[in-house]
Amino acid sequence: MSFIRTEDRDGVRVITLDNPPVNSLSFALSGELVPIVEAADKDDGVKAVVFIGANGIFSAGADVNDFSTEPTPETRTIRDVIAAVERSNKIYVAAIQKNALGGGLELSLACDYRVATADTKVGLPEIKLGLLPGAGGTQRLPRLIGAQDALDMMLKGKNVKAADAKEKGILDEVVESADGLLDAALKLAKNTEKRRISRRKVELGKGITAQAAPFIVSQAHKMVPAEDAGGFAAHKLIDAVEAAFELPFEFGIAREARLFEELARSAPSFALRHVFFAERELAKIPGLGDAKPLEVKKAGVIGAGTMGTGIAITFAQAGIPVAVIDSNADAVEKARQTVFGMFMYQVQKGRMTQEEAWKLGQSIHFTDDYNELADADVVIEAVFESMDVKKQVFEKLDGIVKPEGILASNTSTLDIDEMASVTKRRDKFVGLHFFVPANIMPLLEIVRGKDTSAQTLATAFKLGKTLRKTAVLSTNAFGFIGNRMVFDYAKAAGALAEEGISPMRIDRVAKTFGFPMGPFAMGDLSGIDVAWHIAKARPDVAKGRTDVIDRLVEMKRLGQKTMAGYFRYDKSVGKGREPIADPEIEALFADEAKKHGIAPREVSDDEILQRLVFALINRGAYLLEEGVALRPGDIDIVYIFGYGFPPHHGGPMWYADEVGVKHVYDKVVEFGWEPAPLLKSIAEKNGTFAALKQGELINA
Ligand code: T1G
Repeated sequence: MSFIRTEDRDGVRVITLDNPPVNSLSFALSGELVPIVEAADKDDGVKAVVFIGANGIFSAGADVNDFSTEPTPETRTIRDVIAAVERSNKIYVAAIQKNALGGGLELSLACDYRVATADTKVGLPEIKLGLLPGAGGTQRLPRLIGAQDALDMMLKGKNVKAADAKEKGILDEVVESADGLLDAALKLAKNTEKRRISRRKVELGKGITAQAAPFIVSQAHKMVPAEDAGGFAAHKLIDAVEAAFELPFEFGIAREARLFEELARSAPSFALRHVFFAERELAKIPGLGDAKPLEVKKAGVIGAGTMGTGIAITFAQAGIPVAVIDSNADAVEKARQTVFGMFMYQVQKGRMTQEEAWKLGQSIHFTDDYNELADADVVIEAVFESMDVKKQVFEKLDGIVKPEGILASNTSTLDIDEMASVTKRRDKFVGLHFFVPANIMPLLEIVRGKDTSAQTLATAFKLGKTLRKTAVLSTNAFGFIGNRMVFDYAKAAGALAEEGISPMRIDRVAKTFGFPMGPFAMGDLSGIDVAWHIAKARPDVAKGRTDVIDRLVEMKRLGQKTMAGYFRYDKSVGKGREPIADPEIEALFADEAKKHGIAPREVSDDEILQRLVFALINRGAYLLEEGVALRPGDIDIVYIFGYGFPPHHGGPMWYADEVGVKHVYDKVVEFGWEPAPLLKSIAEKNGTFAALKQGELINA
């Protein structure tokens, strides 16, 4: 299969990259491209070369799949293509459309000129894969835009819009649309001035003396997380940029290549590449086939509380007009203020103009008239977490919303099928579980009821993408995926506290592992009363948990919202959000432990971490064999995007493979927990979760 096409246009060789869907620069494509570049160089009839992409994109960069294969001496990579360009004396132009990312941008940086369409985004996002730009980016970008801007762009891995890229000097020209792209590139190809970046001195940035440069770049090491706390790739990326200052170009390229290889073989990078692909697997649902999603042109939200308002803002920001229904005038007023405040904040941050904010605000319409939802394509209820209340809402909606309209519940723990049962459209009923704040948190659990149709599911996933959410499928089981796992995680934390380990120490161990906050701080944030309600509703799930939560609720210590929960909070400390250890709570745990005959014991940090994380893994294994979660990678995505599991550990199920499923199983047995049969069977085979094929598990 050929990945490259060439065409000569008046002495200019136009080389088209064609590797759908994103023209990834695979080993195979590079192998084909190197001799083509070398042939152009030797051809006296060729005055210049233009690189352009097919499939509506320039290139998404090197093929991420290739990093897990060991190249042979014959393998050609994007580095070899760039080296061939570097050796050539012709003029090279990159004609960029939509994206030039990673190796795609690095290929264009080896050219003399770069022109792009206005909708283009360029970037070096390798850090998100636990890598660094390994095809000259760490050496060329600092020479093009100064080390400070280059470091900022590479360490954040953020894509840059065409206009900003031109402003920075990355692009020479921006054209309105793809129609004029090739002509603009052919014009630039007529230039005779060679502008190879590799021959330039590195500048730090505008007006900062070169002498200060190496020192300032070395300070960057202090601005990134420690190597074992997710900063592994960042420090090596900074080392590569330091080499740009201290070594001749070719030596810097060699240094970059070594650092890249170290990262490509590192556990954090394997984990992050797993996350990259697991996220793109989510919407591949067996049995969905070619179900055609409905177009969502209008939405409705029932309930103008925190969740309802956040969901409404999410729709507005995705360009979908939304009607918010609430009979409580105060709630509506509060919601209006929240929406107004939200959009004004975006204006203050320069993320949108006043007029854009006004238009967005207008696309959210508050009313108490259900009839306004008659033509809604999807209506989401976000009312009080009571089955009776929700059933009343859905009975009413069923009689008003057009027959093809989808009804959804934002419930976090209640039974989707029971709600659907009061409607005549069980096939069009689905759970859409957003995470608070709904307009910020990326995770969305799409809950499939027993009668939910393939079309409804396909519509839900398309809607998730439109809302820019990371949507994961769950079947209709208590707590779905994330919350079901967090109950076990919280229970494990409580058990440790009853053995005399302070909540502050338990939280510190979790944060050292990479969680943004520990289990007790998280409990205080989400509210002790929330956990209490759930424990009361589902004693089977809460089984084994002692009465500490009951005692806290009696003491009206509900968490951050009452300035006291597992920890105390003080407005003068961290704006009232900084957990402060409270001996009264440690005494409470000791008291409960005594009542239940639990003796205090010495526990290592390792065991604390194992009991927290292995509780997640064991529950995840149950969810897989029960068919609640579709794939191990889905569980990883839920826990990374919804609960802050450190992505450089790949998610709970990936982490189990990293530490060894047998080791996890042995520890689960040692802790006296009931091991999931799937965990046991994988352990006995010395297998991995990653090796599970969908067919082995899925009750599709
Ligand atoms: N390699 C392999 N497959 C890729 C890929 C890549 N770089 N990028 C995308 N895909 C696949 C993806 O798995 C999915 O496959 C399909 O393309 C559509 O992707 C040497 C070392 C370009 C903005 O990190 O940011 O260059 O599910 O769903 O939403 O220094 O893809 O269809 O089978 O995301 O329209 C650096 C990663 C690589 C860019 C398009 N580059 N890609 O978004 O589609 S490392 C990146 C993206 C590198 C050099 C280094 C996005 C996109 P499938 P999608 P999208």
